[in-house]
Amino acid sequence: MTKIVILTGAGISAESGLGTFRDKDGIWTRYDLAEVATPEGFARDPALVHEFYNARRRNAAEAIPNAAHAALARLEHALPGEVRIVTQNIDDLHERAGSRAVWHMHGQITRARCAACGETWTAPMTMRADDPCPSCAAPATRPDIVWFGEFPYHMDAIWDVLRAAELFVAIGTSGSVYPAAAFVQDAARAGARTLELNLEPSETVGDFAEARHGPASEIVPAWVD
Ligand code: BJW
Repeated sequence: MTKIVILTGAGISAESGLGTFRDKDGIWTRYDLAEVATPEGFARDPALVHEFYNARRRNAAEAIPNAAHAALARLEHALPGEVRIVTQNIDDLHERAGSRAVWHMHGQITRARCAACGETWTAPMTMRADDPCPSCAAPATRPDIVWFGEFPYHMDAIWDVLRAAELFVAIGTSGSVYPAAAFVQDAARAGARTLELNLEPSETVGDFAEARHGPASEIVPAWVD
């Protein structure tokens, strides 16, 4: 049974070379999120959105997991069945480090989805909006990503594990995007201990019982080991 729920955000992949969103030089300083991370933006300019995610798919494929991803995989193997990672990240660095109990609440860069019928499939490295769906043939291919205004994946299962958790840990997330930003309150209300591991205090640091600050590649292995 899951006892430890770990929420990860862009900060855990920063030292693997993948950009965060809201830091200095973050992705949202270079792109308008309304244009590339909303269904309305995709409807206006699908080619721009595909260009954005095609570039990020290439970056994610070239990145390698860092010491923080590896430490979480060790934790899962040391405590079989007790650890659940809920990641906001669309990269697959947790899986490539060896973690198996991972839910991607904001989708996966390696997956494509048909906007017409909902079918999902392994994304080619370069996608276009008029690529036909392998199931219904509609030319309505989009990245399998949860954009602003869309409902994140696995929410019922996530709320279940938050209610049952003994420990909730948030790693490398600014605490500025909901519903993930409220998980600490959900877990604390249900009686879990709460710990923030982040480069600097997040927007929700005050909701955590304990916090440790520094680069994920240092503070996550130090916490796990
Ligand atoms: C390091 C480090 C190192 C750096 N070591 N640390 C008003 C109030 C409340 C909610 C809303 C509202 N208006 C709209 C909403 C809802 C909206 C929302 O939250 N908006 C906010 C802007 C206010 N949310 C949604 O629309 C979500 N859906 C939804 O709410 O559905 C309805 C619903 C209601 C109730 C229950 C359930 C559902 C969907 C959100 C989709 C988010 N999508 C994105 C883009 C797609 C994925 C992608 O392209 O990659 O997801 S936005 C972007 O932000 C991305 C991330 O997953 C997400 C979170 O960012 P994250 O990971 O925290 O990154 P940063 O950059 O913010 O922070 C990095 C942190 O790491 C920093 O703190 C650094 O210090 C740290 N760091 N280097 C350790 N080396």
